[in-house]
Amino acid sequence: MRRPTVRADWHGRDDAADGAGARRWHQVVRTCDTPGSPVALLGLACDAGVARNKGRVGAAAGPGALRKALANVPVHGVTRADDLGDVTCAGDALEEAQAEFAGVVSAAVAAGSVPLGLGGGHEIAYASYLGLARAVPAGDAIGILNFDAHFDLRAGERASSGTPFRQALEHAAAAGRRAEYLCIGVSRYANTTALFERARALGVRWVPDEEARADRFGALRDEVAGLLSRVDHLYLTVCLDVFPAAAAPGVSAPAALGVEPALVERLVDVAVGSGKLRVADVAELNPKFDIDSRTARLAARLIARVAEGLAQPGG
Ligand SMILES: [Mn+2]
Repeated sequence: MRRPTVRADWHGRDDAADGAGARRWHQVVRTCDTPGSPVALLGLACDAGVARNKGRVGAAAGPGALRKALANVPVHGVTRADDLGDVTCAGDALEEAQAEFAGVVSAAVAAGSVPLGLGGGHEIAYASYLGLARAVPAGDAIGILNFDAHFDLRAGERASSGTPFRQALEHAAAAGRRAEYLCIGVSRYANTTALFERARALGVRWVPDEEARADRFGALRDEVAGLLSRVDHLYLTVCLDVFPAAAAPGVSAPAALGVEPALVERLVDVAVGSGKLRVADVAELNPKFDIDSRTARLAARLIARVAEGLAQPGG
């Protein structure tokens, strides 16, 4: 397995005067090659997927911005976390970067750690899926829970940030593996009729953005719980363009409507609390278009929340 090449430097505010309970993320992260903590951060510094998908590039700087935002977030219950560094994509070498990322994810899952991927474009999703698929028995069913304004089920010969879930479902079908894909937050105004038809043909379940509202929490929780009941392992991915543009301006394609962060968090909690979460990632952070690090802070909060949930008994 090739090691991720880029190592992050963690530093931040130190409130030692407030006592042992004053720790922040930069004080619990250990930069290392071999995962040995309950969670392991792993970046995919890659612009190639968004570039191929004709989007606004800049997500290669996402993992760095996310770590910077996370460094000063107070830790609650998380006593240690690994940082395995970044897998970088050289130019257009998307498939190579995905293969390398998948290798690290796979090793982390096999070691009993939950890799937390930091994107990078949503091409991170195919790499995360591949890593998980390699680490678990072929007979086990994998569920993919994606919070996203887009299906990312595009056709086309070349992989991009718009194709990962089609690739994952095709990979599962070719391997004879049961896999299910649930996408929450899909916008009718950001996906063509052809993509909705492909989603139907592939047996994908989805919740449109207009139905992803807090007053429907019960139905949404049931949808997530239904997926969890049918699979052995869960891969959770949050595309930051699922959020309203004001909450997440730092993405390639900001959402006109979007799903409220508080609702996504409550549903993420359901997924994390299931005991089936094996891999999670946050995708599409593009610091170039961020305002006051809003998007990076939201991404960091999600990563912190997932790690906290996993640190709970039964999480
Ligand atoms: Mn996406």
